[in-house]
Amino acid sequence: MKIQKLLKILTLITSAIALVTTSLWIGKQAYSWLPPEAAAESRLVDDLFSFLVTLGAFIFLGVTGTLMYSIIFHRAKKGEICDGPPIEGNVTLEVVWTAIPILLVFWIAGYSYQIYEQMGIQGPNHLMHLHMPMGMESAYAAPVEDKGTRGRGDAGNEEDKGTRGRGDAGNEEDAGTWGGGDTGNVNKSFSASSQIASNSEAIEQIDVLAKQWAWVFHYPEKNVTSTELHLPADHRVRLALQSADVLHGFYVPAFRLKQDIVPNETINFEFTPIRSGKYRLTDSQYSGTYFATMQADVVVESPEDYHQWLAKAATHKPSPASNQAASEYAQVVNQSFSTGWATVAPAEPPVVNYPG
Ligand SMILES: [Cu+2]
Repeated sequence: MKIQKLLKILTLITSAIALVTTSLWIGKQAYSWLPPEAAAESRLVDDLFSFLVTLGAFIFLGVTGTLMYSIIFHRAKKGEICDGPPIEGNVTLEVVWTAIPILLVFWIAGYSYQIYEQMGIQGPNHLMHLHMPMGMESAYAAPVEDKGTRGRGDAGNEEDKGTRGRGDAGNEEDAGTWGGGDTGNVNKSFSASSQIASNSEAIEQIDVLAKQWAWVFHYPEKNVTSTELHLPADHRVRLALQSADVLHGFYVPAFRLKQDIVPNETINFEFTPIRSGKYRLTDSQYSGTYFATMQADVVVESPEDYHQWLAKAATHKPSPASNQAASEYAQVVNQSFSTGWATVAPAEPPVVNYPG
């Protein structure tokens, strides 16, 4: 009898160890299920993904394993039709199985938030935290001049702390590129672009315009436009995302980054590409009939190649880029029969220095 109990405990311990080991192994595999990590942010997101896969594997294998064990070893004997023992109510067990998921949810939420802060992508945080009506933006833009008087003292400002403070603290890369004076006020960086330029030369500024159905990239440095997004590797990039018409979404799977682009808003979006190569930018928000054609190449290259490309593109005269949405729309317009359905006409194909 005693030996049997010992055997049971041993089996339980062995299965638990096997379960943990297998889950950890599956979690490690999760890294290879995704596209190459082309941005510094990718690693953070993949860590989170691996963590979730590990947890999921543990729960899935734990539940199905217990189920299989019960089915195989505790099935009713042939011809046995009586009910099982009437087991009912166990407060300890109920507390445990309620507490564990709650703790897990808090853990996942905390970890996810931490990663979002570490990425320091900015995004629409000026919209989320300040709750300021659009008309009042100028009131915030005004204090840009008195930077000297405010300076680092800004850190003490409660409201400011909420908007940037923590995000900056978590991001090593950010701390280097943002001047100390900028730590406090998020609006400064959004309201005065000249301020940004003087403050953070290390950040590469690129304007992104999304329209039905094309991407246009503008490089203020050389006043170059392109339908292909070129980025310098190992360099912090800040995209100013704008939409000319409807909601679009900036999504590069290799960067693990996704950001909605909202009409009438400029959303600053920061990240650091780290791996040279060609990737794909797709629209992640359904934006109309030819939405699926709204894709562009993203070229990450060495800063030297990047600047060479910029300089070369600057010498090109702007020319209309080929646009799949426009050509597909032309086919519909030219066909002999009418479907009777109105279709939104694509925006003018972009005219750019570098049509790709
Ligand atoms: Cu779109």
